[in-house]
Amino acid sequence: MSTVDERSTVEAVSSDNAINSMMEVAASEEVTTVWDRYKTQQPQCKFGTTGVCCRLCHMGPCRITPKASHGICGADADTIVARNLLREIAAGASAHSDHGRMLVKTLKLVAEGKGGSYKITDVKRLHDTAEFFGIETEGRDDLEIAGELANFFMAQFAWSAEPNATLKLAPETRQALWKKLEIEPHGVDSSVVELMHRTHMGVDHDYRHLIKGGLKCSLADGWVGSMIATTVSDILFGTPKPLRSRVNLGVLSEEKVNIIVHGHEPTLSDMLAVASTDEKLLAYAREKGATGINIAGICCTANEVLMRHGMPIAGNFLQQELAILTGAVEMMIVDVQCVMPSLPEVTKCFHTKLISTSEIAQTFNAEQITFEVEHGYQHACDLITKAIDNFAHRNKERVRIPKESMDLVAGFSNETIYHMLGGRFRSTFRPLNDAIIDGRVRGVVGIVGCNNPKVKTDDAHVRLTQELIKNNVLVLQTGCAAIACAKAGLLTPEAAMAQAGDSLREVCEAVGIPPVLHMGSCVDNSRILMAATNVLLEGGLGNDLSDLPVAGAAPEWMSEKAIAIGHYFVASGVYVMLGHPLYIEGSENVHRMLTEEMEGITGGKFAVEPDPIKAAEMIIEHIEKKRDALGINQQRERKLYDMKERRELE
Ligand code: NFS
Ligand code: SF4
Repeated sequence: MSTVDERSTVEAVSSDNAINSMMEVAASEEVTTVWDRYKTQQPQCKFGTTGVCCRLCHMGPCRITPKASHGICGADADTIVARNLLREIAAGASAHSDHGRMLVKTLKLVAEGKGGSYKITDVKRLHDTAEFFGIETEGRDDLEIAGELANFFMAQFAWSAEPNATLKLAPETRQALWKKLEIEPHGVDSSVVELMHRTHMGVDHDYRHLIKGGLKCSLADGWVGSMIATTVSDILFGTPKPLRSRVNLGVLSEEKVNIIVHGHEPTLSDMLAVASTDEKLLAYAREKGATGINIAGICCTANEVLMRHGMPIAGNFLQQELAILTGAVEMMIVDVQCVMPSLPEVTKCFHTKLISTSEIAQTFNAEQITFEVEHGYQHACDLITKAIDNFAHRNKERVRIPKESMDLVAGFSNETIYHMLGGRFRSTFRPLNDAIIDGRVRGVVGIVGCNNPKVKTDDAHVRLTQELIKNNVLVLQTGCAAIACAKAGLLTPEAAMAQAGDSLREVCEAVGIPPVLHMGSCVDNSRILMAATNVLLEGGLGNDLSDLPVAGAAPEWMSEKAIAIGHYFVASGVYVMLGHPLYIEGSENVHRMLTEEMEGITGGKFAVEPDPIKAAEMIIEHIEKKRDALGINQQRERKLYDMKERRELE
């Protein structure tokens, strides 16, 4: 543990002052945070960061060095690096997809009448989805349709002779390419198992073949598991619509009972959001001296309850420890993913109760209350009651809530964007396509992913976003990236409009969308895939996703999920900018394949650039290259030339 003195000299770890000020509180409380532990891990192992450490069998572990070019079994750097990468993709795809499966289970229980207080909230989304997949809806009961859809989705996890049905949501040209490349997944679970098998000692050794296998599994993540997670969440909890809320640690209240929901699955948190308005519970809170119940989120759970209930967000990934350090949190409820095992160390210094709720995730020194769908509402009420009871234990003298909080607008599903662009008469993406074609909007970029203490927190997200909108690029966001930009005010339409380039601003004003659109949690990157698909299908911008002037970026990523996401975007033909490299630098061949050759295979590729301004330049260069190839830049130049000619004639 570093001393207070050491820490008081550290430079700002974030561009967000709420974080920096809480770092001082951490120092004075002598609580270790992720940034302290990051320091004690320096220097980080080169074999690990370059991907050349293999421990896939017990002849090893082996590592590639100038002296040892091969592992004991004979695997070279290319094989080792590629195998390690594939296992990361498998883990990332598993996380998103298991989350998706949890939702399908809930849908199934609802259909069987065993779903407790859960219900079908968006009937239209249920019907549209069922119809798309050929499930009969005419004259049928909603629950019957839901039951068949749940079974249909559940079947997408196991192996089947047919490629996954949800791939049909992609443009036909893409589907054909995946077929040609033999990277169509035939089931989510089977794709993950296949990667584990292929990377077992002594199986698949050709790095090119391995990487293609990785793309296949990543498609099972993006176009299957995540797509199902988003769709079923919309059906159960409602398809998001634009709404206002607030973000950052300043949303925590001095007077109310603060409950933080942290993790990923929206099931329990959605019920908590509902229960927090229960009159009986509110009365109980008042009885205990609080003025109300404040549910705020951290990480992607935050995005889920924000998008559907307008619940405030306390912060993103690297703020989870800091939220507890405010001394104002009665309870933190966690489920799966991105939950730091350090949390009990922090909660034990305060009155905060840490509750772990997932059957598959337990934290030592946290109270385990395993959540069951059937009793969702009761669970939520019990948890809130417990939190209210804990309010009395808050030590007012130790409460230090940073003042920072910011307005935001979120809730941009494709369904909503369609509606907003199309106005009252016909839902359509046409106005956006026209704006891209005539150059007022240069392109569209999805900025997604985590925070990472390797990077000045939030800074790369914010600066990359600012630079892109300044250059008339529309930005779509999810996850911790969206929270970072929200904290910086970029999700308030007014502030973003002021920072956007002239032509982007005009378009946004005309159609009534802000220049930075918050599309949800990390599984909702599936919404970004569908937004790109919708733009392509609207017409005038080529025949395939890889023709579009679009890109993806994860400037501060850290998790295996982000790796899976990056790969499914690349497999979908998208240029993906990372803020720091994958663990592949130990193999020139793997590096070259992912950052150069891939463009000739899927039409997408990875690029790496830590400086957000340079990254923006590279992204814009890519967008302009695509625009040139589409011929839409010439069109514009010719028009300008014509005007000049006309003037000369006059
Ligand atoms: Ni996605 Fe990263 Fe976690 Fe969400 Fe945040 S850290 S990969 S954005 S909360 S999953
Ligand atoms: Fe070493 Fe090969 Fe075993 Fe890896 S699989 S640990 S390289 S012997």
